[in-house]
Amino acid sequence: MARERTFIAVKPDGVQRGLVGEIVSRFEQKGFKLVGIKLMAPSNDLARRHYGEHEGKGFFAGLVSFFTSGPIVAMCWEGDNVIEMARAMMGKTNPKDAAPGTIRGDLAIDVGRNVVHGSDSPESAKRELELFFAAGELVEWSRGVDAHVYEKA
Ligand code: IDP
Ligand code: MG
Repeated sequence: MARERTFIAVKPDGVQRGLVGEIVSRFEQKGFKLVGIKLMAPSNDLARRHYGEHEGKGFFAGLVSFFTSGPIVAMCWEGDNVIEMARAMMGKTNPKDAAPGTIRGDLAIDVGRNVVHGSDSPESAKRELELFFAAGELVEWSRGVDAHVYEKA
């Protein structure tokens, strides 16, 4: 049975700070299934398309230059309600408003260095996954533990 998928990225600050394992671990421990992951250096064009909704805003140029400043870890996570739950796990955009216990609440201070990206809707998830992954890069696999994660595995 197909479950929901979302696009999550450890941003360049998270990679530089050695937080990849910590961030991956939070989604693993929650029970979500990893179906795609790669270290990559986003091009300027990819960054501008990814953040296209923010074009024209004062922080856009800085955001694009930051997002292309070093490698990111692009991921696809799968699970029931993963889009909404991953956003909750990440916390508010500005770490000063992000609750302790969330990724940004625990690991970041500055809105321009908030360590993680996550799709905000089913439409964004589809668009972003297509932007960052070729179809063959997402792996279909069955997980024995699903019977312990879901009532209806
Ligand atoms: P989100 O990452 O929580 O979805 P968005 O509003 O989509 O937040 O903004 C995209 C990214 O742009 C944020 O994660 C943050 O890094 C950056 N950003 C958003 N607002 C500001 C701002 O006011 N100043 C600097 N950077 C910002
Ligand atoms: Mg966003």
